[in-house]
Amino acid sequence: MNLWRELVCAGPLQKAFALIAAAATCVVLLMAGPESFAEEGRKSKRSKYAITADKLPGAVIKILDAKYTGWEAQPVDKYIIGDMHNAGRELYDTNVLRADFDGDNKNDDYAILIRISGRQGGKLLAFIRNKNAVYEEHELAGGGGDFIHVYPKNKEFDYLAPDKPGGEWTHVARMVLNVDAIGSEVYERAVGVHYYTDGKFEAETTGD
Ligand SMILES: [Ca+2]
Repeated sequence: MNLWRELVCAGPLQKAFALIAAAATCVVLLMAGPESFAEEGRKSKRSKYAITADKLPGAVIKILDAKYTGWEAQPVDKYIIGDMHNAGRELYDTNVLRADFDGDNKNDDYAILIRISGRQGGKLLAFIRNKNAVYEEHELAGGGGDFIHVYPKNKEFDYLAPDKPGGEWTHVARMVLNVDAIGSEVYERAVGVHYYTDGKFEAETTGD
């Protein structure tokens, strides 16, 4: 569960509700037992933004094959997937995204966290389909963490940042963007927000 984050982000009233909700969830889980717990887990659905690597356009796969021999989408850790299930969280289990990262109202852009020949420490890449229907590749700073997800455009979201460089992760920043943004998460530790503006990606992070 991502309770720690909710608590830090929330105001006093929301904190109270979050605590009640968390307590209620724990009670329900205790009452339900392992079998129901698993059933609950299956209700978590893959996000509409998450696709599998074989659904990438041929042109994107061609770029990947040419530059990153032996690439594959970095698998998401089973523990993290289980946690997302149990939290009822929208599921991002593929490390491949399709969304509208350049804000032209077409869901024709892609992001992928790759690893090469099984090595850890992948690259986070985005492919923006430009006006000439050509995919422009961008390597995003800071790598990809454990998994990537989408912050949908025009929807306010909070993310945590240090209160000062190297400081405590207690500062809550609030954003609304007019493009879909890429979140790269080091699970339960840090989230990077990557968004496309003026022809390139900017990042609000985090770092580690
Ligand atoms: Ca687009």
